[in-house]
Amino acid sequence: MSELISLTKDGEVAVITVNNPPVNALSPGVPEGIASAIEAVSKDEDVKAVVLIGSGSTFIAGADIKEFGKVTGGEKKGGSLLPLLLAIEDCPKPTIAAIHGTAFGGGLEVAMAFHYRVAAASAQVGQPEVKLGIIPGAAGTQRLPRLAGVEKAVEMCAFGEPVKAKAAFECGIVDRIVEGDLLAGAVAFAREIIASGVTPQKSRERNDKLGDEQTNAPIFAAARDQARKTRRGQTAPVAAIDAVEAATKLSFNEGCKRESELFQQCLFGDQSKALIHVFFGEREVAKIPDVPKGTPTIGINKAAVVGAGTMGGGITMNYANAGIPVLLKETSQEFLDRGLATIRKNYSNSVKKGRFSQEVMDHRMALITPTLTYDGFEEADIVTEAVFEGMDLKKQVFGELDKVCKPGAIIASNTSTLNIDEIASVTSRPEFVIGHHYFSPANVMRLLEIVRGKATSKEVIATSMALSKKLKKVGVLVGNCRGFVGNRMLAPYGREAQFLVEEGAAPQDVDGALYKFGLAMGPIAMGDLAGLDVGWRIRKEYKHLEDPTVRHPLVADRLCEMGRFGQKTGAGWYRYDENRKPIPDPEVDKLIEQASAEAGIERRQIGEQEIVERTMYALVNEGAKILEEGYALRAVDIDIIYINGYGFPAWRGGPMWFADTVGVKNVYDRISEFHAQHGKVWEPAPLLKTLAEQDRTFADFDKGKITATA
Ligand code: 3H9
Repeated sequence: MSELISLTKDGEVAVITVNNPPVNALSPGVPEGIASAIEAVSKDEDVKAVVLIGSGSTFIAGADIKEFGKVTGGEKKGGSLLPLLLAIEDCPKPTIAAIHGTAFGGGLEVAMAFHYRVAAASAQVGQPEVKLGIIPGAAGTQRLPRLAGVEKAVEMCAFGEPVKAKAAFECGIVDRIVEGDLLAGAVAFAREIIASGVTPQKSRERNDKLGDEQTNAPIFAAARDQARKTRRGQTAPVAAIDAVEAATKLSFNEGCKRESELFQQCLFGDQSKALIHVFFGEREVAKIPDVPKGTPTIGINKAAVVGAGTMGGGITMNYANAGIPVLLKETSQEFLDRGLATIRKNYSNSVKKGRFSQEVMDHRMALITPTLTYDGFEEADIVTEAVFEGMDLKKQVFGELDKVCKPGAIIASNTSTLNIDEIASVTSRPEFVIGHHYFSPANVMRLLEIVRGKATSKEVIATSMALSKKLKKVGVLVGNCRGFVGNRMLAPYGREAQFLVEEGAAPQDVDGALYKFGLAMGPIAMGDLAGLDVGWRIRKEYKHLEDPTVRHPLVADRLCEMGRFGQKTGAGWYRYDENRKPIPDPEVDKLIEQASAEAGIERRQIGEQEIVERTMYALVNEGAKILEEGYALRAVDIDIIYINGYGFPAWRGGPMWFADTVGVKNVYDRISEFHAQHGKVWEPAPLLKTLAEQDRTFADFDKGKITATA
């Protein structure tokens, strides 16, 4: 029929195949092709039933997301898929969608317009649109409650999590699970339907699962409550709940109209643009210009971790979770026991919460071999060092590893700030040394900053990027500057948070404003969580590099001198109760006031807007410098780092995207004001100035529409 859609026959069963790699998205031509194939088979007297299947690794994975930007950017008009789906559903012959891989978004909506759905056991179905800041736009919110019931439809449409084939069968989305060859199973199913002579029921005409006001009200109330808590600040989940609610109160056609209005509102909103930027960004970061696809990689079959502290333990869990046997080394039995006990406790909590079974936990624990020596390290394909942050100690450990590791093994450091080249210099194989900077808790946070040293080989980089995927992380390649990308930006961000406190804002004001902005946690509370002693140790390490002519925060060091390291000591910027709830502490207020007075800082009322601008623009300004200096490949890499490692709200697109939405010129002007008021630390990044002058964005920079000036 066309390159995208082919039509063949297996006896009296017509088979329509979608062929739009890589994920059979509903790009222009695909829905039209399916509809005209349906029209053709409707007229073909030899055909008694129709099967739709996807070629390659998946059924239709949804609308073509690239098209959304064209519509919101005014490049093309958005069309509705609904008329086509109604025409498909009105086919006079039984229609069967055969699902493998993922029937997501518009893919599931197409499948639900078919009379029956059969699925491979490994298939998944879902309405993940909310993750893109939109809602289903082709009757998903109207058909799903009719097939699966209101509760399941709300869960799937508002929270976007996929459902495996077995569960989809149990709730009525799928009519049969096919073991073995899917197409053969689907054709056999079609023949059964033909033989039975039943007239298929259209999903849009089913009302038996829609419930009534009394049963539905608590479902919607609970979902709205959950959305408020777990999708804080996001508009799409609430819109999705509204749309499913419309299905229970309006006719199918009226419900579709309501869905369409809500879909349009979401699509043209800032959040969907930001989340679509994030979707493509997460895939873009895997692309490294000088390490192309196909670069040879090292097989990672055995791993080792040095250091069983918080980070080492989390990293060890990552390997075990991915099924990779891992040695875990400590210097004393006490530390080793403590580290293992924490790992066991973390796994037990997951079992208690039903995330996986006891059997899975036992298997993962069995993959971890605790040790006090380097015995067995000679077999490891990768060793990750996670000892305390200090150059001398790191060098000592790398010197030891150089002696015990086999040739060709990767030696990665989990340093969060130290110079990878200096660490590598003590080894005879700097090309195999790389930074693998995990974020605490390392078994939970998705980010892995992969730090390229000057000698790191392309093979080691390619292996690290592939490994990040295997460990279910988002790997982002960064350059070797102090603090790399994430923590380098964190320094001015944390600095401004502390300056604001010294100038008159309470710690809870600063944290409150940024929490409201959408961050998972404000910077002051984050410092307490991470441990104030970490930064203290780093500041001492780099004391010699400090510029004495610029202002430095005063309070954090004093808190550390008092033994207030944060949550771990029960007190830092805040006091903590047994539930780790932060409680403002008058003792700290006094300390801050004293520090302000000693430095001659006049305290004043500071509003939320200034808090957000000072902290966010500090991130943006440093991000622009990093970009210009080439330590991040693209602005979107910085965004992905902040969203996955620092609790930045994805629906704001990351700090650089946020700057684009505010307007780079507006950001630059405000930074220039801060520069005039607060001096040197606010010197605007030259790239920011260039973009502002040329009325460009960071997205333009990524597209190569502008090059840095420096
Ligand atoms: C929707 O359907 C709205 C409806 O209600 C209709 C309204 C009218 N479009 O992730 P991968 C690209 S909204 C365009 O690495 P995996 C992706 O960028 C949509 N491109 O593979 C990448 O390109 P590249 C609802 C897409 O195997 C390549 O395909 N659907 C799309 O790890 C491979 O992707 C979704 O939200 C797309 N829909 O995972 C599903 N999907 O190689 C979104 C992928 O150049 N997609 N690409 O970097 C996914 O969740 C995953 O891609 C999937 C495969 C699980 C399918």
